[in-house]
Amino acid sequence: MTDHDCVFCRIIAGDIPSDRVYEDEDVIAFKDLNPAAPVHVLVVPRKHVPNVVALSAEPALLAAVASAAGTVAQQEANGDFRFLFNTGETAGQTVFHVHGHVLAGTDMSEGEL
Ligand code: D5M
Repeated sequence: MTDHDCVFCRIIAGDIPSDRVYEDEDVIAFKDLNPAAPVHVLVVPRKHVPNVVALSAEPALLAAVASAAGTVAQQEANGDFRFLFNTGETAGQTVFHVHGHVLAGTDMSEGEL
């Protein structure tokens, strides 16, 4: 399912350029346009699912997203990462095609990012 009004569906289709760092048959990952950490990559299922709660109805796809996040963190940083899903407008979600933010490449053990 593809939503032509969805910016991430358009990135997946190749209609909008992105800096892809990982892809497989179910998931793509590309650099965030406005990075909040030295490594800031969005991990996105190819299927248009609005948020992580809806994604939890598809456990295999949720697992594929989590696995891709681990691969990206190994590839782009030392393997440690923060994995964040903004869910709902007041939580800061601006793109309603589920995406996990992989944040890495800096010491996040103290304080808020
Ligand atoms: O995160 C949405 C994120 O998506 C936000 O950090 C900017 C990023 N974004 C938006 N458009 C693009 C394109 N075209 N390329 C790369 N990154 C993009 P949210 O959790 O919904 O606030």
